[in-house]
Amino acid sequence: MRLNRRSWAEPYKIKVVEPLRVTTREYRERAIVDAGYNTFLLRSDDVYIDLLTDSGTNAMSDRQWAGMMLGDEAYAGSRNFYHLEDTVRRVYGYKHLIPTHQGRGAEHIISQILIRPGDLIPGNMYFTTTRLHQELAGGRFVDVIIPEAHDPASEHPFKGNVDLAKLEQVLRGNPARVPYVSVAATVNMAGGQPISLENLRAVRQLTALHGVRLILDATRVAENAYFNQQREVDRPVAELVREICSLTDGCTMSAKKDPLANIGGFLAVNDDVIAESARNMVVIYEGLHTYGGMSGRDMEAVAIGIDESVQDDHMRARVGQVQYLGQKLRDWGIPIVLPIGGHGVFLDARAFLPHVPQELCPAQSLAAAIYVDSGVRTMERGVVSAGRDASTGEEHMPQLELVRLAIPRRVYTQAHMDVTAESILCVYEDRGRIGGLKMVYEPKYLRFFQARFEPTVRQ
Ligand code: P71
Repeated sequence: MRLNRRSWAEPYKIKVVEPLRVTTREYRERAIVDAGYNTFLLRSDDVYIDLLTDSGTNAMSDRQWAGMMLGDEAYAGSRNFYHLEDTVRRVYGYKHLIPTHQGRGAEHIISQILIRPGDLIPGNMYFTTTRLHQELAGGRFVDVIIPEAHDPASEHPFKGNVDLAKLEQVLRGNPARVPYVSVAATVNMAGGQPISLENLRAVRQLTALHGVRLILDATRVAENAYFNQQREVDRPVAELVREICSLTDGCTMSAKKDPLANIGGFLAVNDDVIAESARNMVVIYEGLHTYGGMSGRDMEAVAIGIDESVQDDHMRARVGQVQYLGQKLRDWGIPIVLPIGGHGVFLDARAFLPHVPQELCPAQSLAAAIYVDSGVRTMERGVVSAGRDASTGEEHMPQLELVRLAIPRRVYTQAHMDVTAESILCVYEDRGRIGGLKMVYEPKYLRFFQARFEPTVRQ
């Protein structure tokens, strides 16, 4: 036997293709200047391989597309809402479903309902939209993730874990000022890192002791469950998803990630009173409580996608592709966040560009350089994303200064991963020529989406 390991392949074949446009380097040099060195401001037609995000960029299955034809576009009581409600109850286990247009719609509603001015919301690292909605409701986010999460080189298998001592300190020191603890599975800004079941159980015990609710950011909970399966307890992903959710009182969900849809989201809770308030709020900001900003066909696609997302073979291929890209870069000695995450590979821009100080936005500059090299689009996740302190206006200086290569689900092939890896290697070999950027336009909220930059020295 010459093989000691047999390969596996994606558990699907391709039925529809979308042509990609290849541009020249000169064209891309122009395009990135026009985009103010911000990959969010590029036209997607000018992008070759789009690793900006795994959000809403998934390829739907034939079943999801067929389901869209069954969209019931009634204003009230659409049958697709009831299908989605049944699915959410069965797969995640929460009692009440409040649909929203996407994840941040759910974050807005839960933040406005539970947070009072001056409250603290501990969480396992910030996420941009989550923290902003907490702040807009008058709250303040407190980071209680384990310190390893802030170190790109640490190979802790569960870098999404909560530092229990830190959490206990916040809970003890601020009685009645913590409306809930927010736990993300996986942790996006840490590099797609999972929380262990063991840690989540301990967080549950601690919050219960203090009478504090636990709200899950379930956006990538199936990817988290896959890591739990691989690293902690060998049980089916679907079972582990259900168990994670059972340890919490409710969740916010962006259906644009795990659930394999292009748009959608929801808030799900067990508490009848919170559900009633949320159903009342959703009609102000999102739409009626049986659609929340989604069309009937969107809700159908989400319902079907949720079931597909918790299949073991799907998750093995999904996370397996991310690991494939990450391992290639790692083997070439390119600095990435370890362990390799669930939804993307994160370049450590500090180590990649040690000559560019954080004030000059190394990750932003690296993302621009990668685009110019190959047309691969990535996203900055560093000082620009971190923004400013809501009360002092000072810039946050996060320890993690990263460029994310997020992999859309079921969209690209192994050859696309090879082309991407080779582009990163070329940029790495030429890294001495990459300089810094200064921000010349800064929007007030979520500045990274629309900020514009100029090079500090001629490149
Ligand atoms: C991602 C996104 C989309 C995004 C959002 C903000 C800045 C850049 C890109 C969205 C998430 C997420 C988590 C853990 C809530 C949301 C909001 N991620 N929680 O990674 O990752 O969901 O986009 O549906 O409103 O590219 P929403």
